[in-house]
Amino acid sequence: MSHTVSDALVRRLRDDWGVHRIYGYPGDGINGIMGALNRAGGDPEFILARHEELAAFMATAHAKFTGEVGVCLATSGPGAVHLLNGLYDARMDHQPVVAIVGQQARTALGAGYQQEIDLTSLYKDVAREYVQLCTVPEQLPELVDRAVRIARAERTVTCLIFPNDLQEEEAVAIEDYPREHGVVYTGPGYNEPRVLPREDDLRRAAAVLNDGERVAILIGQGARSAADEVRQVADTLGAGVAKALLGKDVLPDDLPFVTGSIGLLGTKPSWDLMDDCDTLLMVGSSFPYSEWLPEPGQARGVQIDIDGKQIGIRYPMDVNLVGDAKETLRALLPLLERKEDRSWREGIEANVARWWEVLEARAMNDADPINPQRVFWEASSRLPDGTILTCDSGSSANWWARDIQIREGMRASIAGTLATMGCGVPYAFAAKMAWPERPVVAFIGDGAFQMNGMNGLITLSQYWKRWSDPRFVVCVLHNNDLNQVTWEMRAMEGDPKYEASQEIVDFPYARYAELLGLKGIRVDRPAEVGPAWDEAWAADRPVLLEAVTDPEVPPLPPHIRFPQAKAMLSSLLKGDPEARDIIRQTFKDKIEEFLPGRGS
Ligand SMILES: Cc1ncc(C[n+]2csc(CCOP(=O)(O)OP(=O)(O)O)c2C)c(N)n1
Ligand SMILES: [Mg+2]
Repeated sequence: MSHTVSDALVRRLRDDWGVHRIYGYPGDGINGIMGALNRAGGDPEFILARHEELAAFMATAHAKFTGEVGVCLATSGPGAVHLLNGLYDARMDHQPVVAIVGQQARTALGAGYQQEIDLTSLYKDVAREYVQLCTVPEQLPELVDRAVRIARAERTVTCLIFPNDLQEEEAVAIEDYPREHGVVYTGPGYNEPRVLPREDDLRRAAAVLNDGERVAILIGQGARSAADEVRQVADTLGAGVAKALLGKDVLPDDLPFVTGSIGLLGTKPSWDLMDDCDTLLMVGSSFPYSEWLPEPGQARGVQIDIDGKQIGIRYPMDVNLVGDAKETLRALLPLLERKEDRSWREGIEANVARWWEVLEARAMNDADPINPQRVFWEASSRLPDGTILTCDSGSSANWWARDIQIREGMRASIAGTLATMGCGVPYAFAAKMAWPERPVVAFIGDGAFQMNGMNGLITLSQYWKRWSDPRFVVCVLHNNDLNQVTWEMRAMEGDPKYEASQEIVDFPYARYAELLGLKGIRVDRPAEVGPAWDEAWAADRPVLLEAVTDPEVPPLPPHIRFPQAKAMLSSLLKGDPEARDIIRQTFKDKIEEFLPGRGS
């Protein structure tokens, strides 16, 4: 049999770049590539997502949870368009993902042919580091090598576009290339470099950190490989550590000096840490919200980031270190002096201990019918060791960020920067495909579930029997509301709930899962929540745990600013249909900060 450009593509991805799984959806724009995947006999395996957007989220999650490059594949025109949202998620969270898309035949390009979209222009933003149309077989190896290498080196999205007629053409072996002008040779391979700042910059950074009396550390996903070093630095400096959303799994929450998440979804100890510190050390994070960082001028700052483009962009730092988090902190440690006065650290630890009591008390407050915080609180203590957690965009992200206590060995991720709805289920699915022996749980709102979580579950119903361990839970918060935005409209715009845009149709989520051959559990009483989690983790198949939750429990920010309080009041005065319940639930949760256990 002939060896086509598509065969060469598949082999180069597999044999030279270690790609063993591709998420995608077929179409006549990629029939040639599908044929080659078929001939490859399951390596790489093709996973059929039920929407190209899901495939792109899956490729993103594959990159996030394995550290490998994620690959997704879609047909020309509509398929390529559908990939985009998931690819922006990868791009914005700095994940290496290669998108392979089909195109109309070279003979038709420029003719306004059916499904002909100018894909190079369309992808010029999301894949701006590398997007290429392959026009002759000789380009193939160079294009594949560069697409994967640039995705890895730049931690970003790249894209290759293959016209469908080219896919079927005979490949040309590099050995047969004429060595002449205009012909290029290529070789695969990429090794992560060791990136270290210069010695004098390290000394300047150490001087800033040694001078500080109240040091705050903020970590993001870039600190993942440096968890031990962050601990040691925090110990030496007597510092507290707050975590940006993507850094949630970098340090466990049972460490007494870890203040948990930061920002609107964050904790009060993180707010206090930033509000009172005189020195800020930021490691591997581009947390964007200035109002949750120290006031400019309040703190001296040191930032560490592997990417020079990400340095100094969030806070006026005194020293910016471009370097690998682990290597840089290792080099910094011997230069740091242990702070003998531990009072700042002790204050942080006392604050953290008390905060967990506040969260527990808030979770146990009654609501109608179930307090969503309780769903997360009860889940947290029951997470099996090594669980991988995902979450969708919505009110669930608040409780996920705040109430779930990450333990050593767990992983967690979410669409941190794009904050798109729809990532929760495909992320969880791809996590399980990569780590079938590990328990996986996704938290998702009913709106996001109706948007594309349901399609993700159909995808899962096709594959779950392959998993060596069935433990997989999708927890749907059934509140019949696009609740996060309902609250945002109240607290930011001062508008009452707009029922036409916010209410969503009631749907039997657990029964839907049963239709797919999965297990469905529905709870609508607070006392059932804990036992439901036990039942879900003991099941012999993936579970959809539907919790009927109260949309009037406010996702209270850790610190309420005057404009937000004023806007809230205005939304109530303008006749919010839920005004009474809102006031009752807000009061209960606020009370817990001062008198834990008294809210109800
Ligand atoms: C693709 C996309 N569309 C819209 C939004 C805006 N948005 C953020 S959260 C949210 C509501 C989510 O509702 P649901 O999934 O039911 O979760 P809930 O907040 O009710 O828990 C919306 C509309 C978004 N982030 N992403
Ligand atoms: Mg909802």
